[in-house]
Amino acid sequence: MKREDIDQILAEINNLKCKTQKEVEDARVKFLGKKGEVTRLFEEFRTVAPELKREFGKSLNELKQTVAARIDEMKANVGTDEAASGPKQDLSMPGEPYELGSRHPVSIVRKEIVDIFRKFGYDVAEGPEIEDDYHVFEALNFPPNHPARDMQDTFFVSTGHVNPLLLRTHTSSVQVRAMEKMKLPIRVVCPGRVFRNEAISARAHCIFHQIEGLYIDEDVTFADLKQAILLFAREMFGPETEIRMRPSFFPFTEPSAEVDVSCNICHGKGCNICKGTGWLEILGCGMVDPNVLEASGIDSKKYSGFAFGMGLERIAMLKWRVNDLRHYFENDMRFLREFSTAVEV
Ligand code: 2U9
Repeated sequence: MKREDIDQILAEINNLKCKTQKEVEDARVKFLGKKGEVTRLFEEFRTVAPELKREFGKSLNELKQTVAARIDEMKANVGTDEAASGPKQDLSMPGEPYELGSRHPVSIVRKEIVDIFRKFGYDVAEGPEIEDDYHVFEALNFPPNHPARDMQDTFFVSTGHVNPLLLRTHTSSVQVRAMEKMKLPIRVVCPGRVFRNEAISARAHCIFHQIEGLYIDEDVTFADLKQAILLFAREMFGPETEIRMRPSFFPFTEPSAEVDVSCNICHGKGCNICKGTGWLEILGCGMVDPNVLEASGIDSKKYSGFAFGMGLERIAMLKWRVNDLRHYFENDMRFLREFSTAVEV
């Protein structure tokens, strides 16, 4: 071993400029690896004359420390191989586009119906989903033993007192609140989520959406109700649409009716959507029962009114011929994407 061997390695390591981590690692192997140059000098040290061992030993140790420090320094400061060889991605490419959401079919139908009634001069009102017995049943002329007031049909939040809290079973409670606080005449539609203790199936769900309407003024008659529903049906289902009314019963309206629209798929000829009848049921309605007006402090001798209600899922099912209610609640993207191009009016 010669003094020059040490000096040469020192010069080499001091002049070394690595550009990548791979080059740093190669240098480490070249100098400090098992067969590296510094390691080789340590092996040769055995053959050094005893009187030179002290001096060479010190120099060799210093060399090893210098080389190791230089390698560590480069390891810390040199960029990644990828950075040195340039980015693998083309940064001038346009970014990944955001996937745009779309409206839920129930929201599309709600907006369509709300917009029609706004055009007719109705206000829109909303109210709490957790309601009290008074606003859901009592004020709406439900007798104390009516089955809807039963735990079988209604989700109670609190029980055991005169006015328990419950999840509203219809949005009629919003109209009761409107009657309590709005000035007459009242024209209001109330869209919202309602809850009923039903077993879930293709035709029933424990949560669904309704929109209900209420018009109260002097001299409101059943003829006004019929005309309002006919105009709505023609706006919603097309100008050729006909309606028919069948007698029905609700605690809060008298007389009451269920309304069918002519099937705009087969135009009365009979198809599987209208089950061969030529008619599709869309809503229920009636003249507000005088008891309901009086309960909210409205003079039923001076004022009269009509009300109607419909299920939004049902209307959406008819519009898009969806045959299973559960699709509306599962948020399956394949179903929801079908409505991404649905036009909003
Ligand atoms: C007040 C007075 C009267 C709202 C009405 C209906 C008839 C009706 C159903 C249709 C299908 C509910 O979603 S559904 O299950 N609704 O048939 N609703 S009259 O009558 C009112 C509401 C509020 C103060």
